[in-house]
Amino acid sequence: MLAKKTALITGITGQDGSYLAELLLDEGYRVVGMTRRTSTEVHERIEHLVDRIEIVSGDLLDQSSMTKLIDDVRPSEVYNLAAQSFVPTSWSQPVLTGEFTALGVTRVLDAIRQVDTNIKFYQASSSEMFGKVQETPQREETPFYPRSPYGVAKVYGHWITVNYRESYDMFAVSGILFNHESERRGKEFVTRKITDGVARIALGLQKQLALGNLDAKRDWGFAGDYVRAMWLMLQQAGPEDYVIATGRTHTVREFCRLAFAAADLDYERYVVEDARFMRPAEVDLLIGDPSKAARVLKWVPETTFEQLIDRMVRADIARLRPLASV
Ligand code: NAP
Ligand code: F7E
Repeated sequence: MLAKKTALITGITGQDGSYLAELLLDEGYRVVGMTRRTSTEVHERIEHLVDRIEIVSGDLLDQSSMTKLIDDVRPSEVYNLAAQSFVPTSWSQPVLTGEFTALGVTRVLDAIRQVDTNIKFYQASSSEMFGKVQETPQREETPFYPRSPYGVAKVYGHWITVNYRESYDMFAVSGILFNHESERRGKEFVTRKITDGVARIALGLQKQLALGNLDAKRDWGFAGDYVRAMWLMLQQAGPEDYVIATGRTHTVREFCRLAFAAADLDYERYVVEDARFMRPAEVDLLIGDPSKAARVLKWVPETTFEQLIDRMVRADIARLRPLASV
């Protein structure tokens, strides 16, 4: 019998970490998740997996904890999903964002270099690197022009991954993922903020929904589809970078219209624009070209924009319904 492969996931408590852990367990992996120490343990997204995964302690800010952890766990694959991932926070905490989201990548890569350069590495790169887009649709070769400290930090993470691949002959890949969402998305991100707001308004728990720029366009997919692309990238013969996207774009306004309509509501009656949610520099338009992923990885997104909205609205209504009846 073949020995089980071991995967180490940083950021396992996040949206993507939870879906990736499910996928890797289904694929027969031993799954080890790294979490940082906190005084209250909030592992909501992985509660249903705790009996099947191992949790180890480590922090992207601490080199020695990363090196010791990789040495102890001896994974065959490392998925580096941990980051300060909320774009507005990157303006209020730019240095911390750089420490986690940029230098954190070097710490993981260097830990691997010190322990065993045969360990495969996945870096969670982002369409935010394209920022003020230099080409449409955006593909692997499109030049980067980040528009936030988060985007700048991700560009660093991308290039240090390429550099370790070229310097040390490591199997290190960067997945340039466009926005992907789900009912497990943090409530500060626009899609979940909208579906949570729709549910509260439909159940009489809230009267209005305050949002920022309704004209921004994003290429939104379903997180459950996107984690499969991460795994596929590490199963290839050689390390390469890939754009993962749906190839379609929609405005925040369209997302609102469909999400409110899913609860038989008209968004124009409830959504108000609020300057507090505007950004100092906006990314106006993102649309990815996933043709390389389709050709090489045989990856195509399975969930449509409409299906994504529908499942998110339904999940939020089901979650909040008990509050409406008290
Ligand atoms: P998320 O829900 O915000 O999860 C982030 C994870 O990082 C959490 O598990 C968090 O742990 C962990 N983390 C943060 N700082 C850490 C530190 N110093 N040490 C250890 N762990 C730390 O993000 P996501 O949506 O799942 O995204 C996963 C990754 O993909 C991120 O790197 C993100 O930037 C990137 N990405 C996301 C998208 C998207 O649309 N979702 C698109 C492109 C790229 P706590 O629970 O302790 O906070
Ligand atoms: O904003 C606009 C906002 O915060 C999307 C992260 O996962 O994806 C995510 O970054 C758009 C922006 O995601 C509100 O101005 C309007 O144009 O949901 P978001 P993001 O900034 O695109 C990328 C790929 C990542 O890598 C990141 O980690 O929506 N918008 N009104 C608003 N956004 C928020 N959050 N809140 C509003 O009220």
